[in-house]
Amino acid sequence: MIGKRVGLLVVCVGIAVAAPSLGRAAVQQPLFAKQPDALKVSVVRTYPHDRNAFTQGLIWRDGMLYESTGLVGRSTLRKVDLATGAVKQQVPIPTPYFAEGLADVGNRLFQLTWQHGRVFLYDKNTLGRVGELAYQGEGWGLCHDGTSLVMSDGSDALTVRSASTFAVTRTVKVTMAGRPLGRINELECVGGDVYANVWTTDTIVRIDMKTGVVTARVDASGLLAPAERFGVDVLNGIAYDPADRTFLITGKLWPKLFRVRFVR
Ligand SMILES: [Ca+2]
Repeated sequence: MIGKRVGLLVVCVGIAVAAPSLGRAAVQQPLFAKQPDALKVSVVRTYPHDRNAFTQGLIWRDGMLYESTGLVGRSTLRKVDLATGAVKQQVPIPTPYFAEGLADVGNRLFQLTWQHGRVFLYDKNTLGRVGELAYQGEGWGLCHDGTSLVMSDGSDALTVRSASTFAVTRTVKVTMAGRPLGRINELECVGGDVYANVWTTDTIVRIDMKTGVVTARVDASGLLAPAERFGVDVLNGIAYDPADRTFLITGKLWPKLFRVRFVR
């Protein structure tokens, strides 16, 4: 065993010494081509979810579920009772806006408006509108890592933004197994990672925000029974509960919301 370790060390040192002559691409290839961990979902509990909610943003804070729903003329911001799925309070988002991602910064809620470049700000307690900020391009998912906001726009790029001005401070390109990963949708910030729904799929990925590398790929297929899939849209909506380190996930127009763990 000791011999093998020493041998491996010699090989590693040899690569490190030889690396400069191989060029940057040759050195980085093995790192970026690494496959993400393959995870699946283990359901802890199932809750009802409003079948009319075209879920675009989901967060769980202090015992309350906050949800942003989309579609023009049907968009809302709402507080939802997790156990019953009952809408406790709701704010309609007027035409022509199509509400998207949702995040909280202290006592404020930030809600994106897909192609309209506006972020609506609300008081988290009353859901009263308290302001507005702007962005360029499309707004899809949003989360707050405790310092900055992270926004997706449907591409492989995540923008890190000021929580006060919404200005871009950094752009992170997301890659999985060495290739760009696009269609990144709803987000959830957990520590230094961002968990993301990948639009039109049952896949959730864990992104290391230092590098943009997808370190885990979660197969979340099979949550709804075939009979429950009638009339529903895609998986979307991910929130984190730090109390027991579980995730709350649902989909657009899904009849159910699931508390899950991501497991091997
Ligand atoms: Ca979220």
